Amino acid sequence: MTSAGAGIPAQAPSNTAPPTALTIAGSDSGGGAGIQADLRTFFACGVHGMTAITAVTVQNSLGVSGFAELDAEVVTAQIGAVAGDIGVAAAKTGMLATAEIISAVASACDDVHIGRSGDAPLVVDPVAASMHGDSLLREEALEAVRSELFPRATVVTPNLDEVRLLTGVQVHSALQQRDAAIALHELGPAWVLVKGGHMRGDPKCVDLLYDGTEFVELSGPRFDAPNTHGGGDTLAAAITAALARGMPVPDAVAFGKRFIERAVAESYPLGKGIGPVSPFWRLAPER
Ligand code: PXL
Repeated sequence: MTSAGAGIPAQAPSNTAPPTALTIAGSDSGGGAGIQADLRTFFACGVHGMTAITAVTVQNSLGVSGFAELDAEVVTAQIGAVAGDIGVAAAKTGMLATAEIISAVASACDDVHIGRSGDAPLVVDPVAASMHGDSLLREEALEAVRSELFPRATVVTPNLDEVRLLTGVQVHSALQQRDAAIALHELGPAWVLVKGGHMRGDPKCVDLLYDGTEFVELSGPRFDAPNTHGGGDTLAAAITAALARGMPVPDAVAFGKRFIERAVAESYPLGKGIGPVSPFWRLAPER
């Protein structure tokens, strides 16, 4: 194998389809989070990415200044179109914006066998707000996340703000992180990943994985990085890509954790606000 320009090793042509993954999420015009983060992560993980767009945000590094959601039927139709022809090995949800879209996504996933009771695993990242605190989910939609989305999820990946909104549990300690995992698991997902990134006092970043039986602590370094836009999306997308490649959930989550650590370590400044995490390291491994 010879090396092509820009330090990227040339790949022998294979003409074989890579595994496929679907993201059901919102567009970030700034390119750091949402659909854009998911697609570039899928690409970096060697997975063919497909999209069901739920909403279009008007956004840059300084924040979200507005969004328009799509009709729920358009979201359903996108899921049906790709599942019916191309096939979905794994899927994830991000920004879903409204209760109506959540209900439509839940039924569409059932129809095409995505989720706990189907053939393709479903990662639910219960996106509620941007890093700047801009709301990305109407408040009345939280109940639909709990009752319609979580029972269908293979893995849910809330941060601590989302944990508080969904369960009322405030997490400041490892013990409370376990209480939160139990409360979330009671809502029906097969696995819960309670991310510890927002527990700022902790010198480590410990994420807790729970399947209703066993707690697994995934400990990693805490980076003091100013540019972490799209971090949650990138982690959930890397887990989804690993599931699409056939990894069992604990291995896929461990892969996602390693992926996001490198992506945070190589995050870059952009605009006048918060820059994005970067999945590019995986495309140029010799760096
Ligand atoms: O990172 C959460 C997120 C997800 N989806 C969209 C976003 C954001 C954060 O800003 O804009 C579209």
